[in-house]
This record gives sequence, structure tokens and C-alpha cells, in this order.
Amino acid sequence: MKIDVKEAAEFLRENNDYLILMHTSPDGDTLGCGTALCGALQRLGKNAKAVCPDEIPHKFDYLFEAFEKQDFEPKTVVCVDVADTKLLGDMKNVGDTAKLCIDHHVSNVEYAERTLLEPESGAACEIIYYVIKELGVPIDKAIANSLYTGMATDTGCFKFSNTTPRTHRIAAEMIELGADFMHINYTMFDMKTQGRIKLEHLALESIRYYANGHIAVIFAPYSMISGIEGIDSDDIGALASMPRQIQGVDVGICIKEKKKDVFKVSIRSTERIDCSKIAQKFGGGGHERASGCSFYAGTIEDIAKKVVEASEKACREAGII
Ligand SMILES: [Mn+2]
Repeated sequence: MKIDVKEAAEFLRENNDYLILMHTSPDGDTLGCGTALCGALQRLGKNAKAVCPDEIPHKFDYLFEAFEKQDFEPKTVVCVDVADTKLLGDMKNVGDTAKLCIDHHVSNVEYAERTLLEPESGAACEIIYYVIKELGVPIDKAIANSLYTGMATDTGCFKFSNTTPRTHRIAAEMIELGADFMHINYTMFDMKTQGRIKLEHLALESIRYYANGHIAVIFAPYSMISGIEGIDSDDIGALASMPRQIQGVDVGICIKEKKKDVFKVSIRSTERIDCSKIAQKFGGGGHERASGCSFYAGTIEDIAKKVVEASEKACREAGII
């Protein structure tokens, strides 16, 4: 059942003992949503905890100041920024019992009893902002940090096409409420570990071009990732945006093998290509400009060949080649 912000707030006011689930390979948006909503519910006098099935990179530590650790038996599962319970890893079964999902992915499969879906929101944190407003909880500095982080990260620091005047207005309000925007943007966009620099160096060396330079692929096989000390999932995730940064590239593909024989493919595109359609061919999904899919067998070369072929087809259909 699809619901609106008012109905979501009503549901949250009527229930208690919340387990808020955030997706695997956590990003600033899912973590921002989870921590902000958890904090807001606690300020309403509810029990709430926010949990991610994966380890959370340390650079996100500050988000967890938005709520307190509580000990209770969770009753009500809420998923935030989670389009499909497949994205919950080991906690998929828990996600399948979700009473509420708050999300902005067009690809949301509506697995929860109630879904608050706003695909026009640049970040799910924008929707959480309206829910918190509707709940009447004052937004303090910690919640402002969480919401700002989600909006900044999902819009690539307010640069992607999903950025709207509304994103800026809400972000501006978060700055008024004390969000540490300089610290957040430095940590999320500029700061790199030595391991990250090494990884980027090796990944860039692997780059290959197709379709007259309209498609670029970078490879991060297990042998590369496992050979670099001190990198985390976030460093690896950041590779996804690199091929699309190259002038003339309409489809940027990054193939990562974090665990042996588990291949994650990230696809980024210009406005000329809907890359969620490319990912869907391989059982994945996402947004028009940013999507992904996974493979659990085959070689990195075979996978590249398949995804490149699908991307070439998309480029041909778009009249690019
Ligand atoms: Mn998101």
C-alpha cells in the first residue's frame, strides 16, 4: 500500500519499538535516514534502534550521535532508502516483515506493508525531513547533520541531476540548524586515505574504452582489492563514479570483486542514457543516472563483455553511436 507523509507520521506515532534497517554497502543517505529517524522517534519517547547489516565505515561515526543506544525487543520494522529486501543481506528475512518503507528509488518493489515512495526526491533524507516535520520533532544539530549528509551524498554534493531547489532549501535549513557542512563535505568528498589513493591509481590503470570512448570500464578484481591495506567498502564504492568523470563518456562502468566471485557492477550515465535499464537486464536496478547489478559466477572479463554489450546497445538506441 502506498502512503503519504501524513500517513507515515501517523503510523510512526501509533507504534513503538522500532527497528530501522539501512541497506548493505551503506551510503550517506541510508545512514542519514536511519540515524535521523531513529533520533526523532526517540525524542518522541519511542524505543528505536537503527541497524545496518554491513560494517559501517568510520567516516560516518558522527551520524550515530543522533540517537542513543537502547535495549529493547524490536516490534516494528522500518526500512529506509531500501528499494528491495535483497539489499539487506543477512537481514533480508527481517526486512520482509517491514511495516513501513520510506524510499526514493523508482525501482522500489513495494515489499513493505506501507510504502512512502517519492522518486522525485534527490535523497530519501528529504522525505525523512518531511516525516520528522510532520511528527513535530524539533530538528537539532545531530539530526540536521544526518539529514544534510544524506542530501549531500546522494546528490554528489548537490551536483547530480537529482538536485532540486527543494534539496537546497532543506539543506540550507539544516545549515541554519547547525549542520557541520564543512566537516561533512570534506569528509564525504575530499578526504582520502593513502589506501584509497593507491586503489584509485590501480583502478585507473585498468581503464578500457569502448564505443568510441562513450563507454569506459574500470576493473577492481579481488587480487587488486585484497592487495591494498587499509581500504574499506567506502573507498571501493567510490570507484563507481570515476569512469563517468572522463570527458565524452556516457556510460561509466566499474566492476568490483570485494569477495572472491562476488562481482558488483556500478553503472553511471549521462542524461542521454537510462542506466537503470542496463542494470535491470542483469537483475539489478537503481536510478536513471546511477544503477548497479551483481554477479556471483563467471570471470571479470565475461561480466565486462556482457555489461559492455548491453551498454553499447543502449548507446545505439540513444543514437550516440
Ligand atoms: Mn538514497
